[in-house]
Amino acid sequence: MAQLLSERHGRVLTLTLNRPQARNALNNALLEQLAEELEQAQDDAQIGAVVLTGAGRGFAAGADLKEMAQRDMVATLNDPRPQLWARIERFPKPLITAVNGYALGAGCELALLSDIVFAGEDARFGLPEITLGIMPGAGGIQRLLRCAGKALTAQMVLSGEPIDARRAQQAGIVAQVCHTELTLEYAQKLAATLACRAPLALQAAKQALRQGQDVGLSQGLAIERQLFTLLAATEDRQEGINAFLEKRSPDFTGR
Ligand code: CO8
Repeated sequence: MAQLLSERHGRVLTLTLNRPQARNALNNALLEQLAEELEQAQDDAQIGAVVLTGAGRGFAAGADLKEMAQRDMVATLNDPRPQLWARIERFPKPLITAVNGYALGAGCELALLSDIVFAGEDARFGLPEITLGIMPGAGGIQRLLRCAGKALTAQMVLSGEPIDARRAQQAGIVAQVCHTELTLEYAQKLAATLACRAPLALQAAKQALRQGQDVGLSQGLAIERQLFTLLAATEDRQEGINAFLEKRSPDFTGR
């Protein structure tokens, strides 16, 4: 059985973590497949946005603890996962996660790495690593700090206790809370909307969002201004403005 399912509808690619018997725990092979699928989607002009979800009742229960249990210090030093996470993070098109049930540890970190999180009412976000005698290592602390602030991040990281979907929405982790059975459908609808936008503008906006999190305000403003200016050279900018003035839908080409 494939560990990662991939399904295409129009310009939206849906990827499903498919290890429900292990609560979609992220082993290295699954992370590798995810990175590969995203790299292929990056090169495919027919794909405008990707939705990532989990099979069964949950999103992902974190790193695969059976795999991690076999790893000693030397293996951890040579851990391929930082490279795999970096490849996933480099995906330049919109990445939406549709989270039902548990998003724990690396599962939560994967949601935090995505651009937009839609959560079912039953979703639970947590960084339980501390309960295992370890700590988050795939960006969970840093990304959570930047979106939820120190108070909640410290609570979650130090206690290991999860929070529910509403709390995650208040904290800025989740964009929209949905009826559980509709989470994926709503995420796919949003993805379809984004996938119709001008690709270069989407990419630039995503870059500004990403880089803006790493820098101070004045540098962030400079990055935003520079990307905005670059878009002035695109045909799609002309097309978008012309379409508005001519009262028709734009026909973006990605140039
Ligand atoms: N890894 C491997 N197997 C798992 C995992 C996991 N993370 N989670 C669940 N499973 C397996 C169980 O072992 C069990 O297998 P089996 O049937 O063979 O015994 C099966 O899935 C079902 O599990 P449960 O019976 O526990 O299912 P429940 O529905 O009762 O509970 C939970 C679901 C709440 C998700 C529960 O399974 C759980 O708490 N799982 C562990 C969560 C956790 O601690 N996650 C953190 C992992 S550490 C981490 O993510 C660090 C990332 C660092 C990345 C660094 C990159 C550089």
